[in-house]
Amino acid sequence: MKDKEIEKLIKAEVVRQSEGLEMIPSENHTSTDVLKALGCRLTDKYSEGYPGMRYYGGCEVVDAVENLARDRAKKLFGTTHANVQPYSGSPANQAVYFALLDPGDTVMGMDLYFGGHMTHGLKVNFSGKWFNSVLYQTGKDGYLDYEAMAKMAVKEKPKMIIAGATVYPRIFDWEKLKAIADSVGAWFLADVSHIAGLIVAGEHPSPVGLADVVMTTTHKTLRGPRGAILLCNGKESTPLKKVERQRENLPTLIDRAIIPGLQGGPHNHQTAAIAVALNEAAQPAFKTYGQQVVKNAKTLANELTNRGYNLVTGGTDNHLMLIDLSSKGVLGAEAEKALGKAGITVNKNTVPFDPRPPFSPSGIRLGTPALTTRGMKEAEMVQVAGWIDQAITHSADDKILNKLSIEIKAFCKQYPLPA
Ligand code: DSN
Repeated sequence: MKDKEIEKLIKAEVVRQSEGLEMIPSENHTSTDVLKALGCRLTDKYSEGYPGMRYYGGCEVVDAVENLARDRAKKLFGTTHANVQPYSGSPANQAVYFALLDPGDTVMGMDLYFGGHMTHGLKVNFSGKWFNSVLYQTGKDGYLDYEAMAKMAVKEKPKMIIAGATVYPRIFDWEKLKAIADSVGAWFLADVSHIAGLIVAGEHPSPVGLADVVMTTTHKTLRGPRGAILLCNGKESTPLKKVERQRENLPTLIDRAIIPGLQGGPHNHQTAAIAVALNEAAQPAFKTYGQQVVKNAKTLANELTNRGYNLVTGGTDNHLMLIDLSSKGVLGAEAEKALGKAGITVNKNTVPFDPRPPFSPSGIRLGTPALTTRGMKEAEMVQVAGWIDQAITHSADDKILNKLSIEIKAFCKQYPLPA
């Protein structure tokens, strides 16, 4: 590489990832095939439109790439339509608002501070500024309170209900959520960004067939490049024609929302890398991977509970856990910093009904997707739990944290990043 400054930084990041434990549950390690697709000449090509109807010449190859990605997405998730062009999760959700709602409409989503996402109606996000967002919370036990949600829906009459989370360690009951949406005639958007890989592996029920639109990012448990996919069922898309906002027209509504509604040229290198990741996710080995992610998370959750940590909802059914550190007398930010010094990357996070502000919350969020990709199993999770405990217990002792970082660095050598 001629740009030595950037080359040095890329190498530094590879070293950081290799020598430490990435435990932010929305992160993962992609295969080298995904990386090859991301760094190829497809990035040079403009191709506004869709396969067979582009506003640019020379799109024969990118048409084939996008068709392959769409077909793989449809097959993997079992829908009749897939749009693989969203640049990432937030634009994908924005496209769903654009497709199904008008500014000012009421939308019901999960409160960010209880595990939701900014685009589910946070007041400072477009979703809370341009729409009338009403936010549901979990119960005191950290579980979704479906009864309270049903009452809120009847009272607020939302035009769309969004289910899905960035921090929810339990299973979503898609049937109940669909019934709540149907009771008020609302659209139902399932944001499965965190759990898409688990759905593919059969470790979490799928909302396909219940939710009107399913959105997933492609870079979390699905282990692809950054990006997103919008999935739905309906009549074949006719993106050059306007159609009514009816269920059967969802494919066209979604396609028109992405372009001309929201985005310009698709990122064709990203689309190719998504296609590669979808093919990888369709292999039997991916099912084993998804099962191991959950086994690892359950082991880690048990180990931490045994060491006196307070896990929101008491454990996990998926890839992540949320730890309320208030009983340990350590703040989330302090724990994040101490773990970082030891070589374990996590993020500070609010816990349900957190009395503290979001920049200095009471908890941390961590998960197992990236460690599982590196081949770690239950035995390694026991060891990792011990290191997490030591780092948090000695969060103010740099000498101990430094000793831990040396141990972790040596341990990580046995689990290289995908080669
Ligand atoms: N930033 C993602 C996460 O960490 O869960 C959500 O978009």
